Amino acid sequence: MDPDADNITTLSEIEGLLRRFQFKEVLSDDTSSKTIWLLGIISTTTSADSAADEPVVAGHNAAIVVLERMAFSPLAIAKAGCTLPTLLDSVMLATGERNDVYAWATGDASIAALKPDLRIALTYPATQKHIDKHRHQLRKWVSETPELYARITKSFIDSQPTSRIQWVYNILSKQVESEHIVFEDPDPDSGFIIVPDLKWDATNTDNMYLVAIVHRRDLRSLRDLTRNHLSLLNNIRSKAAVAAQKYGVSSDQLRLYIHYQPSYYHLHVHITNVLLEGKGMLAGRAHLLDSVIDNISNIASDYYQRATIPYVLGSSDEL
Ligand code: M7G
Repeated sequence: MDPDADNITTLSEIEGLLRRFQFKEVLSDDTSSKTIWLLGIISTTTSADSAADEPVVAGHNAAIVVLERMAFSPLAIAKAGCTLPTLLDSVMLATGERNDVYAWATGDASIAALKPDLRIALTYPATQKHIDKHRHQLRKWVSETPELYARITKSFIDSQPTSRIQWVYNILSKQVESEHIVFEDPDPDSGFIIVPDLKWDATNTDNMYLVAIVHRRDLRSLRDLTRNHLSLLNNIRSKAAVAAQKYGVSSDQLRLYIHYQPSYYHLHVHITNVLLEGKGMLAGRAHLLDSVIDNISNIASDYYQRATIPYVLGSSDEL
């Protein structure tokens, strides 16, 4: 299919779903990242009346919409033939205050160079796990010993349906996102695909966020890694630098890490610009790839099978 036609079909499909979204609840919001997570339904019934009373059913009609104000993109502004200072000429102020040398105001800069200014993500149908991930909930530390892993976590991971990582298989088989692949090493053991992460607009390189997804399907988490996987991990470390170079981000500006617990149990490495900060980098979740490689190669091959790993779990987390 022609990529433009493909894109138009995707856009009209997403628009169609967003028009049918019926808001039920704010799951959470974050003023620093200017993001809000909304829970609603995308009704399967055609009658507007019955849809209004329809309860949210996870895995069926539940939908999560994420609205995020996009960061300024000097590149997009320059492409539109403007500079940030000249944009100020067209700003319409709504409210304003002045005190001594200080002034502040709110305003609207509805100018083409700042568009699009909203990033929207939709998960539909959303499972209970998707909903819990974004809902404000009591969170507590867990210290996962090897014994606790063997008794509880491993069977939990084993019980995860492969449908949860269908999006990963779609990328690996190039059914989706193939036009966005930044780097691929096709080797079945030490190979992987690097694509822009869903959370990144692929424009502002200060927020650069890529994800390296390994081709092999037997590595579910950090707990599975041993010295046998060093060539894979070293390969990701060096090729992440090659991939980031395409966005003008050098190897010493990268933060590479693996989540434990991850949301998706298929080994992947997060590759971000060090300037990007957020919940995904918090201690107790992000394990730096450099340290993982160092622990396995210099301390013990079975480091991650013997380690007690602390992490934070939400009170309604399935695990
Ligand atoms: P994780 O550590 O399993 O969980 O990372 P997290 O989402 O709680 O961080 C999975 C990573 O894959 C995240 O950074 C997601 O934003 C990203 N991701 C998830 N999905 C469903 C997609 C997708 O369909 N495409 C791409 N490119 N990235 C995705």
